[in-house]
Amino acid sequence: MTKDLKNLPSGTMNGGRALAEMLSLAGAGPMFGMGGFQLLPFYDAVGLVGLNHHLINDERCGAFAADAYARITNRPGICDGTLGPGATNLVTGLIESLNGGIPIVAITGDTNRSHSWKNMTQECRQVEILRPAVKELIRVEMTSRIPELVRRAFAVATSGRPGPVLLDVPEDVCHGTHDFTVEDFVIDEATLKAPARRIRPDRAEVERAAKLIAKAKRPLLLVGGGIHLSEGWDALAKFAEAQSIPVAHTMSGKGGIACASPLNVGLFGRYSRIANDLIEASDCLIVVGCKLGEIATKRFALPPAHIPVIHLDIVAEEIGRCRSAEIALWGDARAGLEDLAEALLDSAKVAGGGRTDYLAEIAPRMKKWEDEAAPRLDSGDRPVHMARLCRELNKTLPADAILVADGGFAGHWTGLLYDTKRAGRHYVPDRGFASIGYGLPGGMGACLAAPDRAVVAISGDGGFNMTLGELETARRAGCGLTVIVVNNAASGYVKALQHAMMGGRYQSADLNEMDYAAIARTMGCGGIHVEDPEALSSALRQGMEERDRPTVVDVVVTRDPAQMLPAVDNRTVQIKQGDRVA
Ligand SMILES: Cc1ncc(C[n+]2csc(CCOP(=O)(O)OP(=O)(O)O)c2C)c(N)n1
Ligand SMILES: [Mg+2]
Repeated sequence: MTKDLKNLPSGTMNGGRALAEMLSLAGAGPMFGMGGFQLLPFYDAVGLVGLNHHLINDERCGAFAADAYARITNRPGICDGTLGPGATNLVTGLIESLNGGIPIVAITGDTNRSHSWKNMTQECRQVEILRPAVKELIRVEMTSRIPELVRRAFAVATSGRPGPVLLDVPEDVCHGTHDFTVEDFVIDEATLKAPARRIRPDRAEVERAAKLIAKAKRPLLLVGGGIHLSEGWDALAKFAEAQSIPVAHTMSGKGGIACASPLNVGLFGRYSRIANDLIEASDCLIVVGCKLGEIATKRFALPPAHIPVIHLDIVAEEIGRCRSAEIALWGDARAGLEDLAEALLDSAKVAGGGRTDYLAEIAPRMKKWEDEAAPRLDSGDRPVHMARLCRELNKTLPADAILVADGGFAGHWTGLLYDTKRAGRHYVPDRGFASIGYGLPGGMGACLAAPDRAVVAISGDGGFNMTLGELETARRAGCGLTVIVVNNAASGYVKALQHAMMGGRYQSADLNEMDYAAIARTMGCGGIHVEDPEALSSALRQGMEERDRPTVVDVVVTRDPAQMLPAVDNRTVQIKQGDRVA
């Protein structure tokens, strides 16, 4: 509580003003929402207190943008929606943040309590609808309690496993007034960024884990998105280097250590370069900030049951949920890795020396994988091969760039093939809920979080169609965002599955041929249509040079559903009914 009280607001003000004052005190970044009558006093106060608020064209996109902002900064992203449809439109976006553990403070207007449940316009049971979509839903019943409950929202959003908190504000609470004192407007600085506080795993369990690791010949770190929430990058690199332990990661965990690091063995789970093979041959798996869900485990086929697992997670009950753990380390990822490193200090040299052969396997295995992938990565095919697009991204994006990946093949291919050059959250896929439509609004949120860095979003044409209206928002917000549209004129993932599993009977899987570059230009943005792979890098560069408005790079990729899936040539893959293919 470090604010200087004499500079703080006080006196009679309405609830909306009090809300805005609290957000200002919390150092709120860009906010995303669409107004309505209930929150009008809040909107009015936003400008007065100098907050940065962007009108969004769909509240779901406001939640996506806030989510991406929060992933880049670890500070709560802020979004709002009005009573009823505004509130219900937030659901998908908030669940992305809930499942991804992303700190969000969301605000909804609700009916005036003098008239609730009398067929008020736009009324619905929004509190019941939204409650399971958030970590905590706080119904604000008194104008006077707004400062306290905003404090609570930030504390819950950034503590433990971060998540979205919804403040549901009835119209009369927002429009009503209260005589606030200067002492009302305080906030705990520690709660303004995740992790608000760090908890260390049990000392005895750390010792047991250290013993297991010390005697392991082929330990492997499996890292999820928790590493970014904990900002545990340095601790991970130090631990992995000191102990000579390779690191595999989920899509959300990409950048736990830089992909360029010789210890990084890439993605594991549904898609893998060499990591799945290393898991199979491991004798000790150290899982860090990862839920071991369906995709990470290839629908629970990995890791094999006989391999001991040490599981470090901030949520105690995640440990053992999908896969039993020999050793449970309940705590913050960074703190846990630091403690493990310390507990292994004496054996570091021995362990490292003992694993020379193990580590020496990595580079040739990666080389073999790359040689096999090279024809695709270097492909001169027209339409453009997705692997070639990923290689151009690897070549063209600067080290501090951020790539935001939508669901569909945009995420699948870049998850497997895109390499970050530095540790950190430089790759932002929406793997909490894997909705399509995240790319463009997520790109906008990332852009506003890091205006000086190159931000590229990659989206399927279906996902882009879903949230295309946000191009207007991104242009209005002056985002120098590059949006790659993976243009396959299809709901491609669905079409590829229908090819592989339904004997090529395609149902509701095709989209129109569209020129998304022309659409972008019509909307006052840059637009580059690419059919030749040789033109990719200059198109990307041109997009990244544009600093004040978005550029759409429309890339025509294969229309052949047999060529769409990343991991395998699915003409030869065996698929059982009910299975999902890699
Ligand atoms: C909101 C939503 N609806 C449906 C899905 C299921 N789904 C996963 S990938 C995909 C295809 C999306 O098409 P597009 O965005 O063009 O991506 P592509 O697979 O063609 O690259 C669909 C429908 C989803 N992930 N999210
Ligand atoms: Mg598509």
